[in-house]
Amino acid sequence: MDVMRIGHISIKVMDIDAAVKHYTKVIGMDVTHTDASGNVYLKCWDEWDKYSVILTPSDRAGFNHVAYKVVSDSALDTLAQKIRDFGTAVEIIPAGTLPDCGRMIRFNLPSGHDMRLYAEKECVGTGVGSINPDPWPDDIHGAGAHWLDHCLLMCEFNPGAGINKVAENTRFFIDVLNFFQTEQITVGPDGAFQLASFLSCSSKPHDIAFVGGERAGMHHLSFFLDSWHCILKAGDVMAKNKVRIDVAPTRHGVTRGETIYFFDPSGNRNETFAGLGYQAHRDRPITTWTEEEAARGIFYHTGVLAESFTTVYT
Ligand code: M3P
Ligand code: FE
Repeated sequence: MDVMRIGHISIKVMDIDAAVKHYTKVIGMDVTHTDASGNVYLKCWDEWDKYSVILTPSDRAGFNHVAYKVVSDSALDTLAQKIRDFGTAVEIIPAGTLPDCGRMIRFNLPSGHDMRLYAEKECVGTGVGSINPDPWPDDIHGAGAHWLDHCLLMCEFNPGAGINKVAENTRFFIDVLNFFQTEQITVGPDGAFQLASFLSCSSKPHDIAFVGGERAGMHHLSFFLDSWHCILKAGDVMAKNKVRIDVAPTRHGVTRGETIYFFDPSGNRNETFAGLGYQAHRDRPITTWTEEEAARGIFYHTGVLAESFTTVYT
């Protein structure tokens, strides 16, 4: 149980000013740091560590890396050994390479994604502090997202050619990082192929998810909101700011989450996600969505999946 939660995600954006405006004014984050290379670091009001999103100026959109926070510095050594034993190379990145962040271990997932683990990041406190806190801060803005909740990474999936990086990542997360699987979508004869996988390291229905596609990439980063009403209000904020909405407010069958999918100005997909759905326990049976009901697993009300949902990603 060494890995606690998603710590931050680093993504590429094309117009840094437009991106900062989106993640502050629409999502409701605050800028906490800007470095000499022009990277911008942001946090949500209900997070206590200094940043959870890093925006890096680039000529395209997309994923740089995702970092999860572990319980202690010594856990990094234990995990580095387990990752090496799995046959994956591990690089040690010294403290301070990312601002106000302790040393990180870096490795590639079976899907190729750059993942990091770290134990320390400057604690700057939440927007309401830790002493007799109010339930929410006065300067809440935009959708007022509480925290970066999870990310969903697209993984190469070509079972005809014997390639399923969703299944390989799932094994890695269970066997090496000690996550447990909550839900899956299976396809093919007798559901032989895992097309999607939802994994937890906490009591949330998922802390990371993988879906199969043509190539590796990032499907979305997701921000937590309290309730269905907050999702509706987030939709209002998006409309006010002319945000491109991908999927209007609805419910997932998978995780029971309430959701909106939309794009940042560079085309990175975001999600606002509410409802903890259920408490995830390590001894739960894995929920399986079959090929016939997969679309209902993703969008429970309509049971209809726009093709662009699984083909458009950064
Ligand atoms: C979620 C979630 C897909 C399923 C997505 C589910 C892309 O994003 O937060 O539960 O198949
Ligand atoms: Fe999601």
